[in-house]
Amino acid sequence: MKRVGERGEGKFERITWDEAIKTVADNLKRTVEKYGNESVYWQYCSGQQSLVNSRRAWWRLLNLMGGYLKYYGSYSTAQIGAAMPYTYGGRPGSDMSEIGNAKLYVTFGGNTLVTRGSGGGKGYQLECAKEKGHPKSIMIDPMYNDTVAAGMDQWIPIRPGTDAALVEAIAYELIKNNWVDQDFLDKYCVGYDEKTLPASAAKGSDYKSHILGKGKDGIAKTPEWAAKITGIPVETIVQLAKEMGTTKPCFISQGWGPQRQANGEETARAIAMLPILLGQVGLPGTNPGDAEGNSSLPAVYLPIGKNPVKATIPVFMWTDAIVRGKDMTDITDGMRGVKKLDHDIKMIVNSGGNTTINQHSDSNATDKILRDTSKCEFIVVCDNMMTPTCRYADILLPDVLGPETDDIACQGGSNGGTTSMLPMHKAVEPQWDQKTSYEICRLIAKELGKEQEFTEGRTQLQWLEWCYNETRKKVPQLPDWDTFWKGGPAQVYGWRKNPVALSEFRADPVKNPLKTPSGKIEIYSERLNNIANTWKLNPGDVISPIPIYFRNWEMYGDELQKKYPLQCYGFHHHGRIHSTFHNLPWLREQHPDVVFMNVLDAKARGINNGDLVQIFNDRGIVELPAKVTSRIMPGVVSIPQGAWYTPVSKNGNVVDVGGNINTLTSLRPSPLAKGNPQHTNLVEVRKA
Ligand SMILES: Nc1nc2c(c(=O)[nH]1)N[C@H]1C(S)=C(S)[C@@H](COP(=O)(O)OP(=O)(O)OC[C@H]3O[C@@H](n4cnc5c(=O)[nH]c(N)nc54)[C@H](O)[C@@H]3O)O[C@H]1N2
Ligand SMILES: Nc1nc2c(c(=O)[nH]1)N[C@H]1C(S)=C(S)[C@@H](COP(=O)(O)OP(=O)(O)OC[C@H]3O[C@@H](n4cnc5c(=O)[nH]c(N)nc54)[C@H](O)[C@@H]3O)O[C@H]1N2
Ligand SMILES: [Mo]
Repeated sequence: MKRVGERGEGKFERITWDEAIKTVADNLKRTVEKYGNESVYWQYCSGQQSLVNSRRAWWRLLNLMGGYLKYYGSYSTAQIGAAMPYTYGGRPGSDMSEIGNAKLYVTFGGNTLVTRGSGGGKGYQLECAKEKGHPKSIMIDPMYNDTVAAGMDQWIPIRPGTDAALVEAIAYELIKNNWVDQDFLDKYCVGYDEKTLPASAAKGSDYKSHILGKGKDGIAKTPEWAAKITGIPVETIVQLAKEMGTTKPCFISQGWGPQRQANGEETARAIAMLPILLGQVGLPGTNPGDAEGNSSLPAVYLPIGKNPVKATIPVFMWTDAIVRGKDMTDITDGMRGVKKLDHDIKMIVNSGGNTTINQHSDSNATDKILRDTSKCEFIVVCDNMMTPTCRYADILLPDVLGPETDDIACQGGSNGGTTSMLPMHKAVEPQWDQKTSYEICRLIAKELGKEQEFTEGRTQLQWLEWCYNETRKKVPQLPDWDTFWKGGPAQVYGWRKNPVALSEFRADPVKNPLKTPSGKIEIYSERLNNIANTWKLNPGDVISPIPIYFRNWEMYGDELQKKYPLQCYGFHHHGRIHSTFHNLPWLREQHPDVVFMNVLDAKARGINNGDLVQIFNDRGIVELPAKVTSRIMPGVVSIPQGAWYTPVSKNGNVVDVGGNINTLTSLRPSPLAKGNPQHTNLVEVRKA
């Protein structure tokens, strides 16, 4: 289809595939010639991850045309992904099964049973592990989420974005009571105390001094101090510290909710301080404090060729790159590969994603940026559902559904200890005129005179066989192609040889150093200190060599709370994968879109369960029924993320009656990752 109204209006006209393919090819050529390949942006997407008929086909096509502007990071893990390697040189995670060898399991926002569902996935593995070892299990989360409800021992509600303060108070108690593992800290770590601080570090900049009030801020991080910030009673903090200090093995992990905040980088590294202080790293029944690990198969996907474009932007910064790309530099906006961008984004290719409007932040502001066709000149969207992002397409291409084509799925990021490959057979013919992504890209390549290079003489099915056979060279346990393709899912047992993260390092840190500059666990990171001294940060942003709690914008205690007193964040829930399946009425009926609101907050506003309310701040207004419940802590409201952005005009206001949380979220990036702080918002709620 091609756009006939204003961009964003959603008016389209059906055209032939020939015309659609030619328009996309012409615009790609025109944009590359006029502005260069750097101005063609491939949009983040999580909806197409199979081996061949996926985003890989688009990358392959774009690389044949000289490449495209890439992103780094993800909407999932921008902050933790950027921060954790400074501590550990990577992202170590023990297998879920190690919880079964622990005596205590503490997780910060690890809503495993919801976000790691599926038959043999991590949710199932968590339940098996709990069954095996019966560790006491504690959830630290603003919400009594379904993973707690399904059988954890304790819920400790915490104000969003304040986990690092809780960690510091626990650290204070651990130090005071001699529960820290001093030998471990001396031998394996840098910067716990003066002794192991790097020579370049200022006096008093070690972690212990910071906690005890002998650092720069002079504040002792006592439970009393943290109680005011976190909303957790002093006794609960003291008790938690005691339990963690005296129970071994202790398995400590975090989900990705705590890091999807404006101060998420510090939070992620701060949580990892607990296993480090306790020496609960690299031993059975322990985890280094990141999310639990996976045993990924090295699957070979459709090859994408080489992308000669050096410039890479933080995934969250594409709206900025449309408006002021040419001002974006390495030290102001986290550009990588280049010192600065030479071009603004002029064309967007979006397939299998809804981040162009729905899943990005500040939908109303993004809508304005996208509507200006003098900025981003051409947008092509490929999807199999008529999503909000589709409304912003200049050309709209219908992809098939999964069961309408042949492909292979490899296990994703929630497999934990299981590894498998799954043949996905075409079950039905496409019902109308849809084509597969692979076929669409082949046709565009043909239009551009690159068909032979694109296909290398193979069909989609032949590429599948090729990918599978290449994978099999690395994973010889897999059955031969014919057996696999006819036989169904192939499970690979015991792929991950050692389920305990960092056990080699623990056994011999000299022989098996970490990938940090010192080879040790860097509680104090010289690299972060360098970044803090060279980058130009927004006022209020903090990058710290040791992980600390700092107040960022729009949090509890802000001036802005006079106007917008409630903290608001979104969570990933049962009824959808992000925005996918929002259009299925049965799922909506089972998992209605509502705003979770505490009984006290509702009462104070005269709101009853089921009342239609408006949640609003300076960025927008969202309308949803209220779920009045004690499952969310007072002062905090939460909205299941992913509902479809549906702005309508009401009494002179634009109101999102679709209930999308991103109508309320901010485009301001986090300090180090320049990532999406979508769980950091202040709002007010009133009856609609
Ligand atoms: N059913 C379903 N499963 C999914 C998805 C989905 O949409 N639906 N999405 C998938 C994808 S792509 C991803 S990235 C993952 C996302 O997985 P996560 O990012 O881990 O999921 P969230 O729901 O954002 O957050 C998890 C928990 O963190 C809590 N939380 C939020 N802020 C804070 C905080 O500041 N401190 C603490 N302690 N807790 C906090 C939330 O209340 C929630 O219970 O899920 C994956 N799985
Ligand atoms: N406020 C807030 N915002 C968030 C989050 C949050 O927690 N809070 N979470 C963030 C996270 S972690 C993520 S990963 C992103 C996810 O954001 P997206 O990656 O945009 O994920 P979805 O919204 O599920 O969109 C996937 C799209 O792929 C389409 N699709 C499915 N199969 C196919 C196919 O075979 N071909 C094609 N062409 N399309 C297909 C679906 O119809 C759907 O429109 O959202 C982010 N946004
Ligand atoms: Mo994600």
